[in-house]
Amino acid sequence: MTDANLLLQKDGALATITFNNPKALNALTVATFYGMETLLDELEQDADVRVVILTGAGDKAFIAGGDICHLGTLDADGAREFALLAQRVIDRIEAFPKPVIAAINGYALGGGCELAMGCDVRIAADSAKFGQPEVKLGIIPGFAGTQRLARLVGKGKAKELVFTGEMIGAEEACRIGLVNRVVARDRLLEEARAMALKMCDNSASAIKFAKDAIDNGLEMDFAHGARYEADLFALCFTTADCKEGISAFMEKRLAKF
Ligand code: DAK
Repeated sequence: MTDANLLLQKDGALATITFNNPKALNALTVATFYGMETLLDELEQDADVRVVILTGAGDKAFIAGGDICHLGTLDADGAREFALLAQRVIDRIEAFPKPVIAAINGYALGGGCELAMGCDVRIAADSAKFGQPEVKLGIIPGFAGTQRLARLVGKGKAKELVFTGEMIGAEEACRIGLVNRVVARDRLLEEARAMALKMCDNSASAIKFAKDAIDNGLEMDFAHGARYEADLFALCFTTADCKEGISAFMEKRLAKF
């Protein structure tokens, strides 16, 4: 199932997915999540694509949350089903074997903030705003936001954001570690692409293993995480990229990955 509200643009090694329903501030529907799964399947298979950028259409929003219009129709079973679908897709983004950069062009609220937190790197426009306003609707974050937010910014700050439901600006989001960097709105995509291209210069297999080590190792205790890292480090030595990278250094030339 695809969704008309998702746009895919490929430009060499970079693929950009745009959430494109600006009239509803790019709110996420069931169809959007299924559409994302279809696009991620395609981009995972496409060997030319090395980095994925996610952004929102229009000037106001990255994603202003899950589609609130659907909320009123839900019973508890439907709510759990939707939350599990959203979690599955955001987990897929997090475990995607290529880097995923969120270029946050405006509101990243509720499910929008949760989706951004599943990305590897978050670059925010200076006009972006972040928040988990679910308690204002009588619900809690359901797309694993309570888990990712606390891991990213710490338990106390996560509780403050979730319990007050208040928005914070991009600079504060950066200060607390919710976003990596803040840039001028009109330079957002340029900066995201520039970072993506730096990643493209490096070994895709090494980045895939590094992502795996950081994400999965962080869920283990230190000793097991370090052991897991050693296993992935060993796997690097089975790759052509490792041979090329080391040969290039010895031959005083740039590696071609
Ligand atoms: N869902 C649906 N429509 C939304 C929306 C959303 N999350 N956010 C904004 N819109 C729509 C508005 O209703 C409005 O539509 P029209 O009235 O023009 O038809 C249009 O986008 C423009 O919004 P505003 O007129 O409100 O624009 P403002 O600049 O005045 O305000 C705002 C911007 C971001 C402060 C405001 O729109 C706002 O507070 N939005 C809601 C933020 C929020 O609470 N997000 C959701 C958190 S809860 C599920 C479905 C959904 C969810 C979970 C499960 N199932 C189906 C199971 C939701 C989870 C969440 O994310």
